[in-house]
Amino acid sequence: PAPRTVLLTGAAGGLGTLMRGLLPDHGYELRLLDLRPIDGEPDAVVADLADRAAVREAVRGVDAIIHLAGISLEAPFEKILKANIEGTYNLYEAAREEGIGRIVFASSNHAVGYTPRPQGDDPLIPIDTPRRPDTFYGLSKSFGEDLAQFYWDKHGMETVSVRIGSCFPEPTSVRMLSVWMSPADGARLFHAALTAENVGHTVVHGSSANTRLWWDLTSARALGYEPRDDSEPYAEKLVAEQGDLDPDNPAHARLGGHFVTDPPIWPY
Ligand code: NAI
Ligand code: 15L
Repeated sequence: PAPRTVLLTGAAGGLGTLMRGLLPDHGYELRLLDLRPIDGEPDAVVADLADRAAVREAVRGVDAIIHLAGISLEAPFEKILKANIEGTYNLYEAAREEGIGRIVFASSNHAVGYTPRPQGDDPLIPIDTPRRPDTFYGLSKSFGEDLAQFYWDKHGMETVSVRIGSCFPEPTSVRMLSVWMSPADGARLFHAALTAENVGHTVVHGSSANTRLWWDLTSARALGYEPRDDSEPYAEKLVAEQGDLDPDNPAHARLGGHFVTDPPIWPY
């Protein structure tokens, strides 16, 4: 049967807030979890992923989990370690103990951020491109994908790892024209990831069907995902404001954009 009650971790965040608005229309009842309380959601679980007992109680009885909680940008390694690496492990362990069969994991383009973006007639980036994290943040997403594979192989728990491009109400940079996932397409992709059968551990690119797409959406479409949006209507304005991408600028030449070139955040 299709999952109905879904635990949404990171529900107070940007993407969590968008999905709280959109997923109920796909038929889901959401249980919410975040470090931070959420206005108007008194039943939301306010807990840190580090709190194993709270996490175990939060996953109990749900049909599936959408795991968004964590640090969503580069940060010192110790913080990434705690929230994203240990936090994701704690969630998977709780899910294993409670017999939860399906997780949708918010991975990121930054797990493969050093990958050159296609130029000219170059082929789209395939889903099996070697991982090339561009930050400790991207490294934690790479870990999450390996964790998901391990829990499938070892325990038969299924995950769809979605390497999200940029999911915001509108694209705000020329780079985002290529990796933008509209919130409505994001909800469609999460719905497909929750309902497709026999996914084992499947990795997909998460974006709309953008005219300027950089990556291949085949594995996402194989789940039943049919993107309906395209960033192109935003292109003229963004290019006029920001100019075209410069192939000689490393921040424009790699998938991860400025994550590739930003100075490291100390202390390591
Ligand atoms: P966000 O930073 O707005 O939200 C993350 C939420 O997780 C926050 O509300 C925060 O309080 C919560 N959180 C952090 N550490 C926690 C912990 N230890 N325990 C419980 N909750 C914790 O980020 P956003 O943009 O909503 O992203 C959500 C997820 O999707 C993140 O995992 C991010 O890495 C991933 N992602 C998002 C993309 C996007 O375009 N928005 C692109 C690629 C990946
Ligand atoms: C991410 O992984 C971040 O969580 C998000 O805030 C954006 O920076 C996005 O990638 C992106 O690459 O645009």
